[in-house]
Amino acid sequence: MARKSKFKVKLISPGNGRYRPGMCDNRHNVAPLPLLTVAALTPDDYDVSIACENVERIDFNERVDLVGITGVTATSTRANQISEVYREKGVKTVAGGLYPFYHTELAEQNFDAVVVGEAEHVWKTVLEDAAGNRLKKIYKSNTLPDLKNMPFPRFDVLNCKGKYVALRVLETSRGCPYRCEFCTPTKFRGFKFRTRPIDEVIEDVKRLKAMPELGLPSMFFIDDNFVGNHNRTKQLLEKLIPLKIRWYSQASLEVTKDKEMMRLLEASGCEWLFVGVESLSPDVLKDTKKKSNFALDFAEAIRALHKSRISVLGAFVFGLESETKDIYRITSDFIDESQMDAMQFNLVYPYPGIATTAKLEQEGRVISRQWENYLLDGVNYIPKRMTTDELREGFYWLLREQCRDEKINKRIANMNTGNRYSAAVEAENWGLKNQAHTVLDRVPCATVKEHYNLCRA
Ligand code: B12
Ligand code: SF4
Repeated sequence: MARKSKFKVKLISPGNGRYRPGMCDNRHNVAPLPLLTVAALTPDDYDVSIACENVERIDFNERVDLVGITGVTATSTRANQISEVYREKGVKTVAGGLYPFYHTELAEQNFDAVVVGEAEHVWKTVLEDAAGNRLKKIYKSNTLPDLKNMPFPRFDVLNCKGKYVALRVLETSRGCPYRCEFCTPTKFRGFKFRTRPIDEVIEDVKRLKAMPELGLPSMFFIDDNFVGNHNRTKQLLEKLIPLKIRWYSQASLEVTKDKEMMRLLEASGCEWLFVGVESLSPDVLKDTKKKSNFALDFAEAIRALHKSRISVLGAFVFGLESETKDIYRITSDFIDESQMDAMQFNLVYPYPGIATTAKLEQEGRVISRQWENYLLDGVNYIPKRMTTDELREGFYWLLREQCRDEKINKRIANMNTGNRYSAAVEAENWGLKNQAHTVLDRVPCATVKEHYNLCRA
């Protein structure tokens, strides 16, 4: 008698759709941990696979029983297109991630089912309902997962491993204790900072370290704020030291005031930190309640990180309320003087559901809800003290200024005051150049492979 084949679930991470699929529309390619996590939550009696459009083309002809698509605002349009193709073939689709959380109605229109919020408490039910042909429209848990006993991400089902710059990805916590008004992950995380048990993180780090097929050794702790609880982070760092790994993460800059933490970060192998500088205007920081940056001397904070041999990848957002067009020149000078190692530039994107957008909406200043333009040079609102042209032109000027080859080469040469191992920071530099090239010259970015090679040139 023929054996009944397993119910086939395909998980997809869409590209942005503004560029050709398979091209790099990100600063650097990071393995899709949302899908590796959902795959790990999938019981063994299902057959699960992953396709990530940033590095591969989707095979729409493969026979599948259910398609799960992750998404953020900027990828929601592409997520809908992919869902439509499968629905036309009679395959049911499920949306997950920030997209259906912040745009639930849109997702409901475009998908057979929608997971609102984190998947841990509902994914098994979704699968059972899909297999039993009784899918509901919305799946939402009333409680947040406590992050104990999390399954190890399913790296084994990831294709094209060589095309990622960052493959060894892991969470140690979710959420952040702060409440900056423009931040979307914190609301998604229920405004709660949750941590995984330290011993479980250490076990996963050991396992991740022992996977040669994952290429580059550095690990990326993908937390919203790795230093959300200083005492707990210090305990974790103490236990990382004997493992002799190299790693990077995202952290609030106030960490630089904690000398013991800085010592432990260095001793445990921290290569670089992604930090939200956001704006060099103190008024903006107050307006947006960016408390973690209040009373911080940014130049001193960057010096402290460099002293601990940690590279700094600084994120900026332009066009917040009290900023004038001078902010671009001020920021460029600051980057040069502080010798920041890499940058990420963003404009204000009025994501639905956050306080910044509520204010803009009250004043009738949101001008576009074309979600695929909520990245790069997409101007979707009217700024207060600049015109929309000044906002866009200043952004172009800054990109041109900071993406000149001599500046990028200098940043890479100086990187991390001695440590030259972090391919990811180099990738971020070249990624910024890719971004500039894409935005300024209106061409697709370099292929991921070219990008990957550039990182280790
Ligand atoms: C790592 C990261 C990246 C990486 C990798 C992304 C990837 N391939 O997955 C890189 C650097 C490449 C990246 C790129 C981008 N990112 Co990003 N990224 C993140 C970050 C820091 C962590 C995401 C993560 O892995 N979390 C861990 C996983 C386990 O948690 P999770 O995603 O919430 O997944 C859970 C649930 O959401 C749910 N779920 C998720 N997907 C699915 C799918 C299904 C089917 C189901 C059932 C459930 C489900 O289940 C999971 C388990 O509970 C987040 C911040 C954040 N906190 O979300 C920003 C974030 C998601 N990124 C953001 C943005 C804007 C982008 C870009 C558009 C940036 C750009 N200008 O190019 C691109 C888009 C790329 C793309 N194609 O998706 C924004 C999204 C804002 C918004 N509201 O839309 C965030 C929130 C950052 C921020 N502070 O603003 N990003
Ligand atoms: S510190 Fe960063 S992660 Fe925390 S709320 Fe502010 S922007 Fe969000």
